[in-house]
Order: sequence, then structure tokens, then C-alpha cells
Amino acid sequence: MRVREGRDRRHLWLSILLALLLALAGCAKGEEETAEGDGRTTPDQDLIVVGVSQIGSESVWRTANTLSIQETFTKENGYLLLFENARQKQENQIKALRSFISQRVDYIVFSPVVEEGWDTVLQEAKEAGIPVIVIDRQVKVRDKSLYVTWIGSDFVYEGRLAGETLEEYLRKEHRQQESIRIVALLGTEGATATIGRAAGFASVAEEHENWLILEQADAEFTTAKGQEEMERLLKKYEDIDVVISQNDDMTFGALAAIEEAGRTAGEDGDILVISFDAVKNALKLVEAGVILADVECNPNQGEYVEKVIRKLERGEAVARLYFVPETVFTKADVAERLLLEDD
Ligand code: GYE
Repeated sequence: MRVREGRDRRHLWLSILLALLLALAGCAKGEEETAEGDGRTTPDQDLIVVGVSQIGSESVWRTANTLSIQETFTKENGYLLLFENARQKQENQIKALRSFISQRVDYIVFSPVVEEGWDTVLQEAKEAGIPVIVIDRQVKVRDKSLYVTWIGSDFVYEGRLAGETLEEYLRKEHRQQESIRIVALLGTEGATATIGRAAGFASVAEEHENWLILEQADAEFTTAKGQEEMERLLKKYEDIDVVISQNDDMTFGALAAIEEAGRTAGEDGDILVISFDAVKNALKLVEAGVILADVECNPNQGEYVEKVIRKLERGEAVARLYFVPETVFTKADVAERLLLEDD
């Protein structure tokens, strides 16, 4: 298999270099000696080197996602992890990918900030024989063979879940005939999570003539932007009934703006808020009745990536797409999850 052959060749090269160094030094060196030019020590030779380019640290979800990667790719588990944080910039991700290629890592794992613009760098990885595993968001590339597999969430499904939850709530409240005025706080423009969640929600909204989407504002998945945009929207539209906020961080900002404007969120308030990610502090607000529903987005992708790498190491075929399991939480069913999350 190509991956294995690649590493075997590198090991052969390393052994020759090491033998040369030993001969030159005229003495036998200990096992701990660093093999020059490679940055890896001889006892680490069997570690699988994984270069991970993470988008940034824009959200609580992202922090959990990073943790899941860092806890999976440890030396104890047989890995050497090279981790780069791109601070939300595609150019930083491209730089990180190029540096992984020049370090000849065994695998590249990355979560693309946006879908477009990856053809060239992924072609470079392919030419270097390094398998690429895409996680979380997707890439749009002309040649699908530029990456081995993608692991992440079904964002369109998540968006539909948000829509269907609102539908069900309005039905229960006998408000199906009422005109429902909606604003959406969108995540990063051009990101799969943004595109998918918006499309999924729109597919449900389309079925309801009385649902009116007033505006979809770009709030970049951050609390600060969520608050800023929500403040603006509340000034612009007097009668917002529903906020669809594409992540919990933006929701926290939006809730602050709602409170500041003297409005109230929740079933007993005047604005219904539906959120995504289902991080612990947001679930507490679901339990308290402030957030109507929170669609789960599973950040624990490390273990799935590891399974894929194990398969590739064994020369087994992997699927093109892996969806991680997720659900939606409302007040009716959130308590059980919160109990599980208790430390
Ligand atoms: O929902 C958001 C993060 O791509 C699923 O990115 C991810 C999204 C997540 O910043 O909180």
C-alpha cells in the first residue's frame, strides 16, 4: 500500500542516514539520538505522523473539536501530532498544509474554513503521496481523488431539524396560521456548516407561506458578531418572532442583545431562539426555557479520524463520507444529556 511504502522508504532513508552518522562519530550512539533533518527520534520511528490544520478557536464547539483531536493523537496511541491553528484564515491553513507536505507527514487532517480554493494545495499533497482526511466542513474540488475521505456532520439535516422543531412547536401552540417573522444569524460565509444549515432550514420554511425570513445576517460564528448583528436586527425590525442562530456562541451574543433591548427570549418571552452545536452552557439555557431548541453538532471527530487511519494502515478501503451521529434537544429531553455532561 502506498502509505505504508512511503513510510518504509522514509525508514530506510532514516536508517542509512543514522548509520552514516554513527560511522562518522566513530561510536555507537544511544537510541535516544535525534535523526538529523527529520526531527523524529529513533524510538519514535513507529509513530504515525499526523499534521492537523484546525480552523481556529472561534467557538466552544471548535475548542471541543480540537480537544478531541489532541486527546486522540497522542504518543501513547502511537501518533506524533503536528497541530496548527489557522485563526480563521484560509491562507494560514494553506501554509500549514504546505509545511506538513514539506515535513513529509504520514497523514494530513484538516477542517477547511471555506469550501472553495483547495485544488492546488491538495494536488501538491497528492503528488507527495500524502493521504488527506477532511473533517467537519467540506471542500469543493474538481478532482475528488484529492482527499481520501470526509468525516463530519450532516449540516442540511441539522438545518431541517431546526425547521421541523419550530414547525412542531408552532403546531403545538396552535400558531400555524400566524405570520412568523424570522431572522437568521449565519456563520462564516462559504463554510459548509453555514451553507448546509441555511439550506436545510430553508427547505422547511419553504413549506410555510406564513414564515417570512426577514434577513440572514453574517455573524461569523462568534459571540461578539452575534451580539452586534442581533442589536442591529432588533433596531431594524420591530416584530421578530424567531431567531435561527447557526451556533451557540452567536446565540449567547444574541441573547445579550435581546435582553439589552428589553425583550425576552423563550417560550414565555416574545422571541423564540433556536440554536446549533448543543454545548453545555447552551443546553442549560434550553433546560431553563430560554433557548427553544438546540440542534446537536458532534465535535468528537478525533476517534473517527483515528478509525479511518487505522483502516488505511491496514490497507482497507474507506468510505467517501462519514456522518457523525447527532440529534436535537428541547426542554423535554435535555435533562438526561446534561446529567451525562456533569463532571
Ligand atoms: O457549528 C461552529 C464552529 O463547522 C460545525 O464551526 C462547525 C461550526 C460550528 O465555529 O460553532
